[in-house]
Amino acid sequence: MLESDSDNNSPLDLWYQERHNDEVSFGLHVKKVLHSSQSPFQRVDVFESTGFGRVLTLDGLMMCSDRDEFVYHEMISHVPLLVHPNPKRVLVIGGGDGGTLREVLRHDCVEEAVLCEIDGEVVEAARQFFPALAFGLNHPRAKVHIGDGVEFVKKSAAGVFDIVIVDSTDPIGPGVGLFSGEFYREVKRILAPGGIVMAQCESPWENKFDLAKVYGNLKDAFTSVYSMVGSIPSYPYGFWSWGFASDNQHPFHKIDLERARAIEKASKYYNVDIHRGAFALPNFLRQKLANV
Ligand code: AAT
Repeated sequence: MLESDSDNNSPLDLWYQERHNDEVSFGLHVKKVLHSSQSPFQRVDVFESTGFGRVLTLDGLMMCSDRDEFVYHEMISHVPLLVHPNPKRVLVIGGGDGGTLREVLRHDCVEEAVLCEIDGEVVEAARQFFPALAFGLNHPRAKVHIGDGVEFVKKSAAGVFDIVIVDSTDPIGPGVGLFSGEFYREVKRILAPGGIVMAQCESPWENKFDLAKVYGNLKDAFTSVYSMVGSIPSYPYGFWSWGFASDNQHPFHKIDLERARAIEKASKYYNVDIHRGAFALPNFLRQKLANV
């Protein structure tokens, strides 16, 4: 949402506000609106903010900003890739900005990273306005497919991916299906033995989303499910969670330290201590997930 806080509509007074619910919001001062369009799926906006650099929003909700995108993209990628002993084929669902692909493809062992994004306009906006993210989309080992992730997973052969990363929007609009138990069971089917799914799971502070239900859906499909947390200032409440699920992998007992040291050297957020610590949960979150 873009709104002016003065009567003269001076661009200097333009603010973006994400209303998380009827009570809480996050705001950024807008320097310049760069792009606004309505795709078949959602409204796509790109603007230059004074505090967080370039920002991509979908239906008014923050997807990534120049300043802090690295936290989300490094954690959703490096944690599963450094736990799996030899990840060769990776599927990213959503993530049309390219940031997750960029991080996945820093791992030389990955032979192919497939991206399935529902909205071609997100990919185009990334190519035009976010070259540092789109780097991943243009990588020679990346394959970009435009389509619904739910359908893509249903049509994929069994056991073909080592890692599936669900880099999805919030569980509204086209993203709803990516949080269901049926979808997670299909994801499990396309994973090879030892495979891992890492899924974007919203802010533990937001009561609007039933976190226990989403983690419960993961738990119906996989024997071991862990919640990982991290700090992302531009996302609701600045505190985010992801679900790490598999049938036989612990999220940090067997990190491939040789590969991890190389990755952490060139990372802005990820390091081995952060990897281990990200699974230490505050009590209010433990309580939310106590019956999962
Ligand atoms: N990399 C961080 C950015 C995102 S955007 C998530 C992407 O998921 C969007 O581009 C959206 O178009 C895509 N998407 C939504 N539903 C589907 C679907 N069914 N199949 C494929 N792609 C889909 C993540 C933001 C995290 C949450 C921020 N609050």
